[in-house]
Amino acid sequence: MPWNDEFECMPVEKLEQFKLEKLKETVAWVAEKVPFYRKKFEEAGIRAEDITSLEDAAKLPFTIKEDLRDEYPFGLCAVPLKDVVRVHASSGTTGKPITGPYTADDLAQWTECMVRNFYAAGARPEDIVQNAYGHGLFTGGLGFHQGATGLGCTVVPTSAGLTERQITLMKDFGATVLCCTPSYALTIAERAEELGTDIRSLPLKIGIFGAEPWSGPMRQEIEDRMGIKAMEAYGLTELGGPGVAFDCEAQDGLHINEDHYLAEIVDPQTLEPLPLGEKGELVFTALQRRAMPIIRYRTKDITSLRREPCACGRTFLKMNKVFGRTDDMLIISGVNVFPSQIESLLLEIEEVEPQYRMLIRKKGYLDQLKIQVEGKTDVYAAGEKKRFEVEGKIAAHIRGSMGISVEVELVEPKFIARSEGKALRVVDERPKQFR
Ligand code: DLL
Repeated sequence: MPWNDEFECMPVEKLEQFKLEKLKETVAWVAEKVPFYRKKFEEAGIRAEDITSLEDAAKLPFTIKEDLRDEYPFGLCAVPLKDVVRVHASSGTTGKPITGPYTADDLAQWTECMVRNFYAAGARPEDIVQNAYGHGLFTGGLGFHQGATGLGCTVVPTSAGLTERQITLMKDFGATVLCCTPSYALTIAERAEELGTDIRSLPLKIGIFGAEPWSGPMRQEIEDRMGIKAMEAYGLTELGGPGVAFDCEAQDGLHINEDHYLAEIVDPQTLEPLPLGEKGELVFTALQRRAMPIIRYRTKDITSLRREPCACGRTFLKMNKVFGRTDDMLIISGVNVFPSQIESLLLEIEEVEPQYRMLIRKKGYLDQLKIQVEGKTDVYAAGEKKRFEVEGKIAAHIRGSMGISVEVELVEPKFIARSEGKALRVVDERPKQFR
């Protein structure tokens, strides 16, 4: 059962009509309020009146991260600052941060989207929610806080870090829902095991994880180690944070909050729209936000979309698990490689822990990939011969599945830095001019 069945179960035709109205309103709104969009629409020769179907969205220009950086901090803001009640920001890994301003109405919509996420994950007002996403400029902490509060849960805003305290509070308060990145969930599970706490015997039953790519096998690993259902949240600062898409009890793709976000898939090279089912770059238009409604934002996330009846009753479009980001894609011997593919394969090897990183190096003109993965304590301790054997086994498994040769180094337990937020999986050691 959904939280808001009027929208979440709306017949598709009616939903599309609703989206079209909101798209027209938003395009007119930004054309009037934001010089950046006015200029771009003029250059593209498009006006709000020209949009008569959802397909017409393809005539609108794209917005990219660099546009947000160029317009930093408030150049894309469509309301006077006195109407902005909050600003979040994301630092990213390079360059200037990007900002996400909200009106009071935007915040209310965000809360609604997050309540839907919690409810679909199985949370109810009687739940005790431990929110271990970083609180602050990052949208994870406050976004989940609002959602859990909006649903009427008891919120414990632990923020990220201080892992031992997370475990103590989880036990003492009897948390039933944990919210954090999947890599931090793994860090918590591991520390609890070291401290002799069996999370599986605690009241914890649901995790709502997101903010970074994670593979299906990683979900399984976390479910097994914590004895919970690992549910998912997807979103990005540019669109207001988490709450863009979420999975339901079917755990079969993430429902996009379609009354708020228009999703498209485009070919990342040609930028041509791709039909449902085809894998490409996810592009979003925010349909109801007013402080910074973004038009055709290229997320760099790779996935595909599906429109199909779901066991949960929601009619919302589904996106498959994010496969990876275009900027995390490596080309090894001509093969496109995403960290999540390597992760899935590593999790099939019983001698290793799910802790790894990928180092990219240059050999001649070619990129080379070295994978460092932690051996299980007894495997690593068994000596060099055993380690060599496991390294060979992993390299053969990856070669057999993906057709690429990689160097594998079995590293000692705890070698890889543990994540409290977004895990760093790829270390680019190539000289700057080759990146
Ligand atoms: O990570 C918002 C968020 C917070 C989402 C908490 C879910 C939970 P940013 O820091 O702007 O915002 O990063 C956005 O993170 O473009 C994806 O590449 C990645 N990402 C977010 N959720 C998922 C997910 C938040 N479920 C970027 N699966 C996005 C894969 C995800 N990648």
